[in-house]
Formats: sequence, C-alpha cells, structure tokens
Amino acid sequence: MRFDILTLFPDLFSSFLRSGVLGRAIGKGLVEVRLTDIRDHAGGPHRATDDRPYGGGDGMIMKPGPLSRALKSVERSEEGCKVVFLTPQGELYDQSVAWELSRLKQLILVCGRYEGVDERIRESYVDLEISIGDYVLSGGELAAMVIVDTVGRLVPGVLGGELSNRNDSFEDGLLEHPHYTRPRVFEGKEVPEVLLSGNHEKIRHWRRLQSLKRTFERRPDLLKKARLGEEDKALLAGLKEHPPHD
Ligand code: 9D3
Repeated sequence: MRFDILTLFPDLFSSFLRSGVLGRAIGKGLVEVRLTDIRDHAGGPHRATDDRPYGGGDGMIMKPGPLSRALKSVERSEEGCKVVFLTPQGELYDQSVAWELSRLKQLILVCGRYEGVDERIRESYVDLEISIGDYVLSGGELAAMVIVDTVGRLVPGVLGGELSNRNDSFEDGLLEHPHYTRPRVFEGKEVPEVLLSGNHEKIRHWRRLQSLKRTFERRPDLLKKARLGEEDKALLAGLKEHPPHD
C-alpha cells in the first residue's frame, strides 16, 4: 500500500516513519510512504502558501494553487486511490474506517495548516474528509500519522510475528484485560493467582471477564457495537446485576 502525504512540514514524519512496526513494514516494502512538500509547488518570489481570507477576518487560508499543483504532481494508481483531507470538519475516524481504507492501493493525505484550506480544493480534489477526534490540532500532520499508523498495520504481512489483528484490542470492540510480566511480586503487589495456574481455559475466562468489566466501567458506549458471544452476554448480565466496585 502506498501513502502520499502532502504537507508544509515533511520533516515531522522522518522519525515516525523509521520507527517500530511501520518502520519495519516500510523496510520490507509492504508499505510505501512518499512525502510532497507543498511549498515546492508555491510560486512567486516569496513562495507563499497562505493568503488572507476573502470577506475579511482573522487567520490565514491555504492558497489553492500550490495545493492543486502538489496534488497533480502525485503519481496515481489506476484504481483503489482516494484523496483524503484531514480536517476537524471531517468524518470521525475509528477502526472501521481504518479497515475500509486498508482495502485501497493508495491514499493521498492532504495536511492543512493555518485556519483552513480554500473551499475549491475540497470540491475539486477531495474524496473523503477525516477528523481524528474532537480536539484542536495545529495542523493535519499528526492526523496523517494516525491514519498511516492505523491503516499501515492492517496491510497483510505487516503484523507478522506480532499480535495478530484478530486478538487486538478494538477488533472485537472491547478494551483489553490487564497484562502482567515478571517479577511475580512488584512493590508488594502480586500477579493474579489465576495467571500462574497453568489452566488455560480458566485464564481465557478470567481475561474475558476483565475485558468486559473494563469496558462496562470505562467505555459502556463500546458495548453497543461490540461483538459478543452468549458467554459474554451472560457475564455482562452478571456485571449489571452486581456492579463491580474495586
Ligand atoms: C479557530 C477555528 N478552528 C476550528 C476548530 C480552526 C482550525 C483549528 C485547527 C482549523 C484547522 C485546525 C488544524 N486541525 C487539523 O488540521 C486537523 C484536525 C484537528 O484539529 N482535530 C481533529 N482532527 C483533525 S484532522 C486535521
């Protein structure tokens, strides 16, 4: 899968793209990321990429010319290519959107800066607008990293030896159970007995109950969409009957 990122701050991406799961996927050629510096497509002696808003008001707007030239410079795959604009006004991003995007061959991610982008760019070039959440970023770059990270790990082969997506938190819509590693006693706190029992059926059951408990307590909104089996529903009914208070 290929990502093309259009940005005024390409340097923000370098360590991100070299690190961890994604860095390895790029090294293996499973994921390709190309950066386009929008300023390289700016004209005039000052290479301006922003200008004042028609109608007046505070803040600056990204000029359409440099952005459209940057977009036209990107080599496009014949099929399975979408232009995504990162904006606070976009569709709220979640794991199901990540799965949909992972079916594409190429994503062109447009990062805005300043107060916004000339509306005609959205009308003429943008297929999809995405927001990563209800908080204010300084620009689209962090959102683009979120998209590349989340979609990149869904590309077949990227999560080779690591945890598979099936077992990943959120793939069944629940929060994860608690995790423990050595030592068995840390600052006076013991690892739960059941995890040392060697009884894998009991461990599986305990972990599932912890997952349901945590989701019930912290993110009850997730339970509506979660993929629950009959055993889960029974455990959940028990939790609702006797709410946990530890
Ligand atoms: C002053 C009015 N602001 C609207 C809340 C304007 C504005 C704020 C922040 C315009 C652009 C931005 C920069 N944000 C993004 O480019 C962005 C973003 C975000 O701020 N939150 C969540 N998702 C995203 S995706 C891109």
